[in-house]
Amino acid sequence: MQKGKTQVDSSFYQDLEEASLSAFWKVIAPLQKGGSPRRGRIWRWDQVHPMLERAGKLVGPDQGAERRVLIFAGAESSATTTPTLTASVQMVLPGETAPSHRHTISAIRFVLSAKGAFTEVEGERIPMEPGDLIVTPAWSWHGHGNESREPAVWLDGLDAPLVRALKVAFFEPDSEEHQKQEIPDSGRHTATGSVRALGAHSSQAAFPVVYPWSEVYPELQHQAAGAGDPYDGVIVEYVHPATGGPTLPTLGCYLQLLRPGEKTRTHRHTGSVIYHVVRGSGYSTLEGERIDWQKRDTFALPSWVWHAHSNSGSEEAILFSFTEAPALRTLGLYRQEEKSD
Ligand code: GTQ
Repeated sequence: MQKGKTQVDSSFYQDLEEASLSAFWKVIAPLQKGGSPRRGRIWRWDQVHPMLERAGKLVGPDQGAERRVLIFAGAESSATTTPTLTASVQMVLPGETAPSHRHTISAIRFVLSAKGAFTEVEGERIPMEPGDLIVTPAWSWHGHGNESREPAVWLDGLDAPLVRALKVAFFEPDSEEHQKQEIPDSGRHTATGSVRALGAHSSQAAFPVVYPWSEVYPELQHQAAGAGDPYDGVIVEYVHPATGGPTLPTLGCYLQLLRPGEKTRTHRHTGSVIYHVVRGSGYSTLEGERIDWQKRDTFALPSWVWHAHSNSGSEEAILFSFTEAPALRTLGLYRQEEKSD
């Protein structure tokens, strides 16, 4: 064989195809160039909220829709926000219930507005308060209800695209059989972020956890007296109470605060991030593109995109975020790089 460019007869490729084989040198180059999307996206609350209200008049969770959920649709598909994460908003109106089910997809819920609404996880009613984070790990039963006079609205975060890509997505609706099953003990099945019943959940770390805003926010403010992180400002991680590790094996959740005028340095890392603006206003620069945001907007940062955040307002800016980075760390695929500017 001669050195230099490969000269291959076209009948070779036809015969390869018939043998269900493919030539590495033909298929791999586009994949190496491809990579992940480079542009950030933002969903503004002044556009999202009216659509949610309209959905409220058209479909209901107890009319066959299962959940009244609007997905923040990313560039790749209408069912995913980034290639690995799904973020969406859910609304449960007074008197409604969203039926219980379970799936191997894990979910986190960050409550936007609720007064007297609840989510029921593993048979336990968890009241929802604005700013609470409620975690339903893979395969835990969960349904929702609202016995108040006000709509309950929250942000859902799921590892759905990741779980589907791994071909391990399973789903089970509630059944009479499950309803009849006795819950094994009379204790709580849900832990708060800081304490749990002694001896509970000893066999598995994947139990539902609640992180009340009333506990997390004071801690964030406490941290704000310190220097903060150059790339993230003042930031706290929602740690799993049993492991001290990430919120879930696949999802890490964070709450961060940018002080008025604070501007972070630029870095990039593997793992996409969904940000939700809890309070304040500012902008983020994603791969050089400025995205302005304000309260209740949600924006997505693709994996390996340069980014920095700024608080351009006169009050504190607070961002809630979640990422699949814990899964990448486990797999040895987490990597970050700082920009020298
Ligand atoms: O509340 O159980 O956003 O099953 C997507 C799928 C929420 C939920 C979503 C779900 C749920």
